[in-house]
Amino acid sequence: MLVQRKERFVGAILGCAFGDVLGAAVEMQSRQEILLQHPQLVRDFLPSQQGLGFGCYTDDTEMTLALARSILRKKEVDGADCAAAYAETFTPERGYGRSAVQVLTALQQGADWLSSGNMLFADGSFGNGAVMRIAPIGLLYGLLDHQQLYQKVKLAVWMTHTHPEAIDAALLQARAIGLMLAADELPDAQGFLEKLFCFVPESTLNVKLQGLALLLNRFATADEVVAEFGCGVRSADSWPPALWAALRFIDDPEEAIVQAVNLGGDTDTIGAMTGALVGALHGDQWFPTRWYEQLENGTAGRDELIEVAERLAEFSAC
Ligand code: AR6
Ligand code: MG
Repeated sequence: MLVQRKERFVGAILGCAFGDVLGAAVEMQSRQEILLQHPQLVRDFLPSQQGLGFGCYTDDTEMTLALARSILRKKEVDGADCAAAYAETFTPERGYGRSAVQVLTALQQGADWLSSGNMLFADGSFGNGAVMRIAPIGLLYGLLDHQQLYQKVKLAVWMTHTHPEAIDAALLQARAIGLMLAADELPDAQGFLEKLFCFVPESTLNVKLQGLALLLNRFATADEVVAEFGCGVRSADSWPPALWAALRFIDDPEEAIVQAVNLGGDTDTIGAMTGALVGALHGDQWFPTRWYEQLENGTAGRDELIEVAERLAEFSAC
């Protein structure tokens, strides 16, 4: 596989956006509901449920873009600046989680980013809003050692997500993106999972990864994946299915994103997470023309996503 580094950065960021948009139109529908209406699976962008324009992305891509912008302007991961970037970029119509809306509004009004992450839930949010946006950290820092990567992830998510499950999922997704970016051939699923187990041996998510290894080993169906994990908004329920889709359809990035979205549940976020993973591996040559052309391209649209991804790649080479 000879995919250049810059193309992989673009692949990961646009992959996230493609999965996000494809999934947003069926967000929170069950797999059965989706299949009833779309027996051939959802493969094309559909009109938005949230009243957004056709091809518009949601909070997953918006926060990914905000994180990337912050890193580029500070030349490092600066927690206070990440919080400021999320608050500046926050567009409530883009379908943010309940606690996220409260936190981002408070940050806009000057709340302290070190304590904002516990506003709604005393134990912090275990929602997937941390892992969904972590691609820039994975691309830049995914192969650092555990402690160093943990610190970067924590700085990028602490203002909204302090729950260990949310942080662990973001840490593992960042590592997984780093591994995809570095791979020079299609990774073997079991070997890939083994590297993640070793990376965070104490994580509560390891039980989920073990379940995932068994499912992949016996080529389980999408229905079995839904039965095992649920695919809801919780990090532990949605990140393993996203990784399943990426590893199960590792040679076909478009199909991986389609399969991720059609699991049902938190479809946009599962799609976004799968898209970032397969994009970091396959680069930008696989983009379906229809998705590429229909992705929103006004302010902060497709062209800016590509530009930011390319600047991240340049920054990573410094
Ligand atoms: N206790 C109970 N419920 C919780 C807890 C907790 N500790 N943590 C989270 N929830 P939030 P996010 C539930 O608001 O993680 C968008 O649609 C609770 O129902 O922190 O940024 C994106 O596309 C809460 O409202 O937001 C993603 O799908 C919900 O989890 C998702 O939202 C989400 O947590 C990202 O959400
Ligand atoms: Mg979502």
